[in-house]
Amino acid sequence: MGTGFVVAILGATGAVGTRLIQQLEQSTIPVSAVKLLASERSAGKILTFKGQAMTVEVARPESFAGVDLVLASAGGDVSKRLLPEAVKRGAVCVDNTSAFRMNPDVPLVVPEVNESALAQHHGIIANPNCSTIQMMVALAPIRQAVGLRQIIVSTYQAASGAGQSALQELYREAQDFLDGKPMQAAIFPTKGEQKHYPLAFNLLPQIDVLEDNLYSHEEWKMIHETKKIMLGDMDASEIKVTATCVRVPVPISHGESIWIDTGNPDATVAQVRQSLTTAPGVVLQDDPSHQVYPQPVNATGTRETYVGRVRPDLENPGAFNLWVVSDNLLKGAAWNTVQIAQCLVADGLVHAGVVSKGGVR
Ligand code: NAP
Ligand code: 3JN
Repeated sequence: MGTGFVVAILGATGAVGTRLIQQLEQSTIPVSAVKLLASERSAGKILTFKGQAMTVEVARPESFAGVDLVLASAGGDVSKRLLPEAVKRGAVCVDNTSAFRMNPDVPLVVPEVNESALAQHHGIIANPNCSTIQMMVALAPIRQAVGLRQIIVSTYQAASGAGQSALQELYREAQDFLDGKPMQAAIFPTKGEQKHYPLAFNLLPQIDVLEDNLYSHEEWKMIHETKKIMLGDMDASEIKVTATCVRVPVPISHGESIWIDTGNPDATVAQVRQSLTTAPGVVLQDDPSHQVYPQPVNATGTRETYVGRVRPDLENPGAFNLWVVSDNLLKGAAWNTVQIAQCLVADGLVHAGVVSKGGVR
């Protein structure tokens, strides 16, 4: 008999799911068996885990029998339907979707910021939205050092945030444009919308649906997830947040232009920079004299959040501007999820069942 965690990856064939496999392979989690789950479309497809060929299975409630840990990234409806079934069967689930993020019983966790919230879990832990995660990694150390009263963020979000098929749409459009053909848009700005627009050589100030309150749902998520992570309440008012989310024709890695008011007129750029130098998960890339600043092409494929262009607001003492870049599919999704799972294991908040010899069941 061997010990280790039986891990199911729900949505294993997707843009996030394929990276969940890689991040789990590279993690410190002892894995005794893996189940790769997706829809009927991918049933029978072969993927590998640590060099071992594995067949993708259709995700059903029974798929979670004997599973200790579920890493989910198959969309909110799938999570709502299947994660309670997994919990019923004894698994702990880390969910990449927005399905449970605002549930008061579900911790919403960025390990560098609020790992302690994991202790309150009841079987499901939510991974925040990618745009929120990188903002939290950058702002939590600043808040701790000099305070934080207000955030105004504009995002520059990569195409891959909308999934594998959306990324393919960007590449097709770019090729068609260069070939002098008309671009065919069917996904952006968001699947299921009445109108679609090309993303190649364009900018779309809509991510997810536009709501009656005039904000996009992505902007709503950034506002309320920030409050839940930093203040423990999605409607808390101690930190004011507003957001504009824009899709840009970049394949991977989101950029964010962030203005903050620390509420501390004596706060200095040196203090802000110092807080970032020592912060977990942050790389300060800020050397204007040598044109050093974060860029999506350099962040892609890495787990860190890069911060640069740190500068004071010249007319508002205590306020600063910064530029933050991170791989939306890694720290924004797969790595944050696996990092949460590593914390659960290290903190004894998930338990491995005993599996029979041979591992894969
Ligand atoms: P994607 O590339 O379109 O992949 C979707 C995955 O979900 C595929 O593996 C797909 O399997 C699977 N799936 C779809 N319907 C299913 C069903 N009925 N049952 C089981 N599996 C099903 O999308 P993605 O970019 O990886 O994103 C997936 C989800 O992750 C998103 O919907 C979102 O909720 C979440 N996400 C979160 C963040 C974040 O900010 N934290 C970022 C991106 C995505 P098939 O191969 O069988 O179609
Ligand atoms: O568009 C992006 O850059 C991030 C997209 C995230 C996303 C896409 C589809 C559904 C989410 C999310 O994680 O908030 C969801 C969702 O689960 O609501």
